[in-house]
Amino acid sequence: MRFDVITLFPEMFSALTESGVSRRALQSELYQIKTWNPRQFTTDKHKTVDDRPYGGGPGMLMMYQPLKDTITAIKSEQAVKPHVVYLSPQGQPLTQEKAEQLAQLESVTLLCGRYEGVDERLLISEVDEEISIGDFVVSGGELPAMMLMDAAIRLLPGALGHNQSAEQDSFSDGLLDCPHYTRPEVVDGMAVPNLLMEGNHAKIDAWRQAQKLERTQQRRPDLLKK
Ligand code: 4F9
Repeated sequence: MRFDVITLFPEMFSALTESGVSRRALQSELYQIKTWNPRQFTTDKHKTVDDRPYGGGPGMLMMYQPLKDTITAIKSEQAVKPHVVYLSPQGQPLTQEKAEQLAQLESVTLLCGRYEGVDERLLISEVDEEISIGDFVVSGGELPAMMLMDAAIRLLPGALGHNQSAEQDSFSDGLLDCPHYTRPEVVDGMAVPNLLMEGNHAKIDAWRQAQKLERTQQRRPDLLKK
């Protein structure tokens, strides 16, 4: 899998490439990442990437031309047509199912907005899909893009050890996860549920499934309706 990331802050992506599962997956060549700074595709001496909105109002927008030229350069590097995603609160929600779909793709280009957003004409002509990570605003698309990438990367075959297989995750069955316990057996007066100590794995599986259902009913009844 190949990720091309369009960002004014390429250094932020070291969070993904320098730690954890996503670092190991990169070292194992399960994916490639290339960042592209639209500032390098500007033509004026001030390297301008933003401009004021027509109709007035606060803030600035990312201009069409540097982004268009960046995407053209990304496309010119590869035979396959990249799937272009724009991260924004106006997008469809990121779900585990969406992460699974994206993890099947060969080439994903992520457009990270800054300022108040991107000229609508760039979204119409170049973006295949707009995705939101939740109903809140952050300072740019970079953290949302890294969340999407991390969710997809950990699903790539070989990214997780079989000790932490993705089938056991919350949401892989549409339910929240059950409680987990490790040593010691009692901590600050709190004991581990007895049946987990008894070694009856049919009973343990049934208990975990019941806990998942109960917690989903209590905390996220909306998930059960789906
Ligand atoms: C993107 C928020 C995706 C939620 C991008 C400001 C964003 C966002 N999901 N907020 N820029």
